[in-house]
Amino acid sequence: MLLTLGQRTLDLSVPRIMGVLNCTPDSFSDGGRYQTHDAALQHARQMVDEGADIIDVGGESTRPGAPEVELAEELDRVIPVVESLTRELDVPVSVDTSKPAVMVAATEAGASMLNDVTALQGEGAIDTAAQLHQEFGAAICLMHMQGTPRTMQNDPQYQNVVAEVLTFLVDRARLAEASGVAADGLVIDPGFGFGKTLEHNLKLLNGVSEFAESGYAILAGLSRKSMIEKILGETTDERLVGSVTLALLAVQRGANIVRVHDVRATADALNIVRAAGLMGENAATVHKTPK
Ligand code: HH2
Repeated sequence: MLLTLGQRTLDLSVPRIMGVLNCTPDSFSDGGRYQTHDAALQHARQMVDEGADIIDVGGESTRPGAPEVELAEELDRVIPVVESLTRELDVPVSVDTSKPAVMVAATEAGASMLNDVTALQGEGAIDTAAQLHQEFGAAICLMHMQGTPRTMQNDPQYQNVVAEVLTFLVDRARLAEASGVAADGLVIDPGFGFGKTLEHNLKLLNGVSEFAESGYAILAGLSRKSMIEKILGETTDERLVGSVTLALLAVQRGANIVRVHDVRATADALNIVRAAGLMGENAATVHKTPK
């Protein structure tokens, strides 16, 4: 399976790593660390050296209870970083946003993937994304969330979480295709932690193989999420082992891209699984893990 992002193509027969670059003061695990331009660039370079295949730049936290960020503020946080990264790095840059105006500015600045945690349900979002796909070849990640970041963890309810989330995502993907987006530019994501209890998240993790059967590329974002703390009782800084374990389990169940904060640890773990032949015969390409 291939994913087309602008001029680039990613071969998804090997699992790919999306490195998280939060240019925010308040992201749940790394808020404030990469707010200056230099700190952001340096961290992105490091993640690429460690094996990141995509860098995902975000200017608005979506943690439970997070306040909304004004458009001008989000543009200020994200666009200069996207410009520098696309000039400097040899990997595609994604923008984590739900705002059509940020999608446009980021794509014009060189981003080649639009990662929307609201699956393009906002006003004008699907038309804007489809237009950017046609003009620049921008890939699109559609993520499931029940509710909004402000309210999503209050009392999430599902009859059958895997079936409902999958149906929603396939419907959104078909709508995107009907708007002119090619299937090889689409990625779907169950949205771990977005309006889900621990039980919902674990059912979704076990159900990743059902998502993979949809034929769309699958992204899984489990890194440092509170489900780890709910199982292990650890604090945010101690979620590395849990994050890497969850990434591996998602990949073994068919996730094509894992969105992670700890790139080297994830790449090392994926390489071990690959070397052991436990990822399938197609997963033979070596990830970079320079020491
Ligand atoms: N998770 C977060 C943000 N964006 N995008 C996708 N596609 N999938 C995810 O699981 C996902 C996402 C939350 O993580 P993070 O960016 O580290 O935190 P914050 O939203 O607080 O900035």
